[in-house]
Amino acid sequence: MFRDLERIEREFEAGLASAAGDPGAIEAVRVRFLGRKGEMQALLRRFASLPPAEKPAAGKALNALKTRIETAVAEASAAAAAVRRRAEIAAGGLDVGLPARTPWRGSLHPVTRTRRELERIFRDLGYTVESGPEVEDDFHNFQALNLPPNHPARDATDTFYVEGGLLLRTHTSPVQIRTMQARRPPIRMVCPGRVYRRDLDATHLPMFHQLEALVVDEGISMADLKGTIDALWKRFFGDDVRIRFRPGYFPFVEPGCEYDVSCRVCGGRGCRACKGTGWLELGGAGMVHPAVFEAVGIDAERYTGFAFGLGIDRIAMVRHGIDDLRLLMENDIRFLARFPA
Ligand code: FA5
Repeated sequence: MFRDLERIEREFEAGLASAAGDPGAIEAVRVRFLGRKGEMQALLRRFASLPPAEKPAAGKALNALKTRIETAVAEASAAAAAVRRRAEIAAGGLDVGLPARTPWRGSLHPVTRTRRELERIFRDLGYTVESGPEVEDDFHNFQALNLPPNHPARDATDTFYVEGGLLLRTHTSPVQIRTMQARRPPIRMVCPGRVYRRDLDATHLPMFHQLEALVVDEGISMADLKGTIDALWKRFFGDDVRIRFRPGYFPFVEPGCEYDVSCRVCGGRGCRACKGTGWLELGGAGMVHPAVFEAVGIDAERYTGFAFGLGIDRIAMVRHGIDDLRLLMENDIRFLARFPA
């Protein structure tokens, strides 16, 4: 084995020396020594059948020679290319007037753009932007939101649990709880972020983005909630958008509702995107339940509040006319390039 290694090394040195400056000849040397049917591969096959005691030393020598050959070939190719370039320039064969290739221009992901646009609208309305952990505890994700252990509404989110009783948050609502624990009213905040559920189809992702708004102060009513939702979507989609509220159940609000906007694809006449109804469901909303105030130590006799949530990916889908949410997560550059900044 060692004699063969020495022989190969000698032959390689000689071969490379005579190929110097010729890219084709250098490539032939590379194939002869490093190729699939080359000298080094043949040695590697023999290495497998060596007695175990000889393997460590032989393996080391084999690897050292392989690395040496690879480095020498790379250096010789680079040197040959440089010589060729110099010769081309000297011969005047280089067309410096040739237009350069246009580089790819990056752009923000549609979900990021939608999130930033929503954040900007809320900042203009005087809201703070808050964030919280994606790995949550049961108290913040469920219990403080009036979802005690064994509450049937927990089933609505098929949850990813992790060790130590923790879970990947199923909504951004725990950030409401953390904000109310840290600050006293008046509170006016939004919390955008990633959330996780065991979902996967054209309109459901296992990881998606929500944004939730919370306002707590004296005298806040359902009229404030409706006015805020109306203002938000008019700024986002334009003044012609119509909003409708339907009764809905979420344990952390009372009364609770869901809200829809008139379909942006067909203008409300009915199409595939709105399943013929003329309306697109955007999210849930309601007045903060007194049990939630109790969990965070806010006096429910003095303060009232509203909260609403939305799915950012779904909004991006509506905004850009995308019919399958999964496209937003596959990050295929051909798809993303359709949304230049
Ligand atoms: C909630 O998560 C409530 N926390 C929202 C809320 C906040 C209600 C405050 C009341 C007061 P829901 O499970 O409906 O609600 O999710 C909100 C939005 O997230 C949905 O309207 C939808 O747009 C989006 N969404 C839900 N599941 C998925 C999913 N798997 N993939 C993409 N978007 C989803």
